[in-house]
Amino acid sequence: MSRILITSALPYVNGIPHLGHMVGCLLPSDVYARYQRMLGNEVLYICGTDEHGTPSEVGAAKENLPVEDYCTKYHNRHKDVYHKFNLSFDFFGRTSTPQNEEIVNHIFAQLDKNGFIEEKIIKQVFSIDDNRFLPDRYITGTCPHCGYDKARGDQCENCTRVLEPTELINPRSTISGSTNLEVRETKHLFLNLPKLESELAEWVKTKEPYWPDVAYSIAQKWLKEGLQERCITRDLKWGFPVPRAGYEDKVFYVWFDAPIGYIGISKQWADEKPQERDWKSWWLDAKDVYYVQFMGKDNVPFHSISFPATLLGTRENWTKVDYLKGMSYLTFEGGKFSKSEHRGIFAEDAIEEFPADYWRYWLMSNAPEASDSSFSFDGFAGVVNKDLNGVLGNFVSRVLKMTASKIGSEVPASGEMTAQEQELITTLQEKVDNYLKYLKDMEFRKALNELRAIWVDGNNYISATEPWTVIKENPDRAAAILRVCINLIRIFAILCAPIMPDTSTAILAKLGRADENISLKEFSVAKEIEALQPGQKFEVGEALFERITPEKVEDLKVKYGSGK
Ligand code: B3M
Ligand code: ZN
Repeated sequence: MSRILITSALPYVNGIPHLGHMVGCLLPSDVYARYQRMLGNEVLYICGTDEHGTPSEVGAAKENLPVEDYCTKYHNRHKDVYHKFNLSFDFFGRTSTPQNEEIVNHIFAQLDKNGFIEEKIIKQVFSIDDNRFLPDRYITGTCPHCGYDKARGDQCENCTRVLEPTELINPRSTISGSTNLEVRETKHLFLNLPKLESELAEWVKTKEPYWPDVAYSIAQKWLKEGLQERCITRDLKWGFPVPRAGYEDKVFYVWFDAPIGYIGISKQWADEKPQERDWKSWWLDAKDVYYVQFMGKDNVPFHSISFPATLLGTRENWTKVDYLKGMSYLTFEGGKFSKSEHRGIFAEDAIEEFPADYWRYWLMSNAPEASDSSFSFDGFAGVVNKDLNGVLGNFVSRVLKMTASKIGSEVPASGEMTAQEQELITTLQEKVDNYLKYLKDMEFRKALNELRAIWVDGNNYISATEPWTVIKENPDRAAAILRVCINLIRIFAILCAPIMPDTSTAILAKLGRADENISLKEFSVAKEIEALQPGQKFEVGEALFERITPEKVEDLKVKYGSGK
């Protein structure tokens, strides 16, 4: 058994999650965590809200709430909706906790002791109309590298380069829109990345055979350009205080404490049940832990460069990322999701419209891996109607109904398997092996293609064997075919569990196996095809999925802003 540590990038607490967030790291990490657990591995799967920084301050002021209450309110909203989407975190915590503060302070002290922290006087943008320094994200302007005109002060979304706010061309305040800005001098603490550069480069090099190309090349691009010292403090009130004289008005930069939050949240998790949970064994001197991180591609630099460098500089043996999955973006009907413009379907609404598995299946089938992908209601309804209703749902109800009406509501006993079934077993085993390999490699679109192909094989088998005709002349043969088909249903339920956990349970319940401890370890079709023994009762029950009508699609388009 291996120990697999999985983290999903921590969503900003002030952002209302939409489908793009769901598929940009949350769902893929959940599918992977479920897959690993079904292999029998020990998994620690951690996520939580990223709470510090200007956006929370600004959001709280808008709602007239103390910033702590504002964060709690939105933290709970995130937590609720992720629960409804069946995200199986071992713990969903927060970055603003005393546990995280303790680890942030510890790591800062180590970095300082080892000579990687430096103080510098810098010039920073002050907004006269807003009467405050404008940190990073609160300045918008044109990217000096690619010319994108909505680049933020911390990073250009278009070319992913990390920026200093003063580099922006034509800067303006994101808070008020004011261009009445001036540059003032102030002192800040910096993480001396250049000092860690060669060590970091060596570490990154060891990842070449393992990291996906996208992540590895982003890290290499950064190293090639040469690392800059990174400012880790900000002029804000909301954040962890900087434990140093003269820094009373400043806090740690949100990007300093957020990745450390993975560790802080693990400690928060452990503190809730101290006897049973041991966070340290996952994070310090953890030789047997394999660590996988999921994130949007714009987060790759922080996870492949700044965070590992931070951990290296402590001279302690913190667990660093072994595999890093960076996802591209999901667009909405070809454009951006926007809460303020009422464009796009947000997670809270999505889950009121359709069950979690409809979304999970569509999103993972269309995961933006190699390139961006686009959500449309037509496409969504097409996939739900065709794959889920037409292929999977139809097979399950057809087989169970036919068996119940022609033979009885239990797995039929008579008849033997023939060469036809042997052939089916061989083809399916090949596809199952591919499916599991793709899940292991986190190639989700390919995995889902394979899963769908497995369902199609089931449909093809029943069409080819025609048990409804055969039963008239050869009831034993028909019984054997239907017994195979019912076992296929159980196989489908097990295989789809990481993607569609509710559907998996619903199918198993029909087969009287609701509590079965299902596993993907050394999955053998030959063995599983005989798992349900003659006499096992089943229930036809309700249809697994409902068709989405064209009228409903039109309603959704109007409701969520894509009806032109
Ligand atoms: N909150 C950015 C984002 O949600 C940031 C990730 C932090 S991961 C430590 O895209
Ligand atoms: Zn740019």
